[in-house]
Amino acid sequence: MSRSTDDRNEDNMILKARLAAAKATDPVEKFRLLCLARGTSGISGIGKLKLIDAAFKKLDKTGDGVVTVDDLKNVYSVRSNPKFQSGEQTEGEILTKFLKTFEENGTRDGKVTFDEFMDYYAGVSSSIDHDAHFDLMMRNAWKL
Ligand SMILES: [Ca+2]
Repeated sequence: MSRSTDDRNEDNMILKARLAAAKATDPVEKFRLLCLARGTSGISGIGKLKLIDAAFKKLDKTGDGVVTVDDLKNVYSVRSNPKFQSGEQTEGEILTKFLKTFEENGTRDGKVTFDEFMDYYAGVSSSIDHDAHFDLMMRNAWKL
């Protein structure tokens, strides 16, 4: 079965949005394009972006603009992690794995940039119907 023209048009739109997002310098515009690339309307409010920004700043303890294992140490305890307890994984390995969840479309180097973080949440946002739910989820997850 061949794919419909609609599907191809959508692929094209997603690709275009992704390319434009990579070039966009304004964070609001970048986030709008990233949402569009995820197949959502892209009319996501600036409120969401503010929450994403607040969460990122909270994570970036060293304030150097990237979130790394160093930022997470002393913030997230891995002591209750079963793989840490069994000696299967070190603290660094567990935290690096955690960071990789934010780098799914980016560079998987254990350094989460704001762009990668924003892209991750554009994806999360596309699976949450109501802005209020996104708001609540972010506040709970990051204690904002
Ligand atoms: Ca940092």
